[in-house]
Amino acid sequence: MNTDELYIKRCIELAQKALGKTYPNPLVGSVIVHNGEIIGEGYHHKAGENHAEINAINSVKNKDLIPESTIYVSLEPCAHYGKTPPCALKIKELGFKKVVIGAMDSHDKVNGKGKKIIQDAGIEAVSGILEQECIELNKRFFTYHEKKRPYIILKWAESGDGFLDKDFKPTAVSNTLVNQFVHQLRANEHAILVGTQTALNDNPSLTVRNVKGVNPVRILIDFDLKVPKTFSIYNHEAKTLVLNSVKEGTEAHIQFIKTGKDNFLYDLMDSLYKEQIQSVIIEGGRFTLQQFIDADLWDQAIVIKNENLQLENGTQAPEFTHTAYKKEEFRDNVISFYKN
Ligand code: AOF
Ligand code: ZN
Repeated sequence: MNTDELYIKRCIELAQKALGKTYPNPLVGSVIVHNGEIIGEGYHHKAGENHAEINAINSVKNKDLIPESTIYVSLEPCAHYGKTPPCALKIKELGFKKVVIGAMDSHDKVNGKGKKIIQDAGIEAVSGILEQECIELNKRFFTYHEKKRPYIILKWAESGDGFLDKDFKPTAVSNTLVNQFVHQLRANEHAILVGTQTALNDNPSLTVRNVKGVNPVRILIDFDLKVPKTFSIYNHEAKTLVLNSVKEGTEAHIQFIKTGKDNFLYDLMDSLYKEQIQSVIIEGGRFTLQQFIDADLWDQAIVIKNENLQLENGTQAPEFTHTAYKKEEFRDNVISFYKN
């Protein structure tokens, strides 16, 4: 790794501290370097608050060093007046010596304009440093802006035979561990979705009680509104979107989205795009998961397996493993929750 890559790697590390907390904004980290020494660092914490570059600039003690410094940022500095003024203008105004960018920002409002402002001001700017890693960091943000739909993660638990096991019942020890792991997965994403059967069978609240984090927006697919309002998915802990074929409108923290049963996934994608939902984790059940697979609407699958580890003293310890697969890693038709 060369020095530019090392500093962008640090930007990525910083950015990741806010995973799950910046929606609908991206994860961004920034580092300011003077004569081979880091003199400032920052990352974007939350939508509406300072961008990464501004937090890095604010952390520099001796501002006189800035015109002799390079600012590293994992995403192209913004060029627009949004909730905050454009970072590219701030960089121009302070007269940095050089700007090093990880990935360009495909958001319509930026899309090369930030880099151009900087270059037009006579500041050297390079981009595409650890580009793949920076794109991966913001896979949710990029998928949302480029595909006009959220990044979709399928999640299920498997039994030994490789098929989804509805009766997956881990023992007490692994139960706590699995719960914590699942709550962390939820906290990382902007929204979480289940179908009618899962809501009725398991009565989940779909919140992140066992970890620190923001509760995702809950999405329930319930065409005939069979799930009673007293069920946990409707509690006040988070917002709930209900895709249904009965009514439209908002009632307190519940939003009803009316759709037909055919092609409802496309209506759902449109609604989620309008709501600026950047990612969604599908927690089942098997019928719902299969519908996303059949429509080819997914990006990643996370599979949890319940296993028993053989310990050295001969006893069995309950354990679980988890694997994340990118869609490209699956061959056609490899996933089916139904045995033929
Ligand atoms: C961030 N943090 O560190 C950078 C961003 O509404 P605003 O003003 O916060 O602008 C959000 C957009 O700014 C976002 O969609 C992205 O295109 C750009 N860059 N955003 O939240 C940052 N550098
Ligand atoms: Zn900005």
